[in-house]
Amino acid sequence: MKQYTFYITIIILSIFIASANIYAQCSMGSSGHQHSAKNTESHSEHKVVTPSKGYAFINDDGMQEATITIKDSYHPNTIIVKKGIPLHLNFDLQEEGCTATVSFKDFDVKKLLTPFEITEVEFTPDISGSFTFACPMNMIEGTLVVKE
Ligand SMILES: [Cu+2]
Repeated sequence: MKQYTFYITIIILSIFIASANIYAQCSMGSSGHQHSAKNTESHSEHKVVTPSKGYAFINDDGMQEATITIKDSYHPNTIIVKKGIPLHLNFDLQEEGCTATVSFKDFDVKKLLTPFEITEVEFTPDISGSFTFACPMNMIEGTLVVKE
C-alpha cells in the first residue's frame, strides 16, 4: 500500500512539473509576442521619405533620361538636367485625372499621359534656368533645372 502511494506521488509530481513547464513556455511565448508587437509598432513610426530631387543620366542613345512618377505629386519633383542635350522623360502616371496632362510651358511642350503606363516625353532643354512643369490646373508642380 505504501508503494502504491509512492507511485501516485511520483505521477502527481510529474504532472505538476509538466504543467509548470507548459506554463513557463506559454508565458515566455506571450512575452515574446508582446516584444514583437512593440517592434512592429515602432516600425510603423518610421516615415517613408520621398526623394524630391532627381538627376538625369545619359542613356545608351546619348540622351539624358529621368523617370518621374505621378501620384498626388511629381516624384521626384525636381529634375536636374544639362542644357543642349536631348531629354527623354518617362512619366509613370499612377492615377487618373487632371495630372494626365503635363506641360513644360517654357519649352512649348504639352503631353497627354496614359494612366498606369509610362509615357515618354522628349524635347531638348535649350535654355538654362529653373522652369516649372505642371498639370493644366497647376494642382501639382515640378521644377526642371537646366544647367549650362
Ligand atoms: Cu491639375
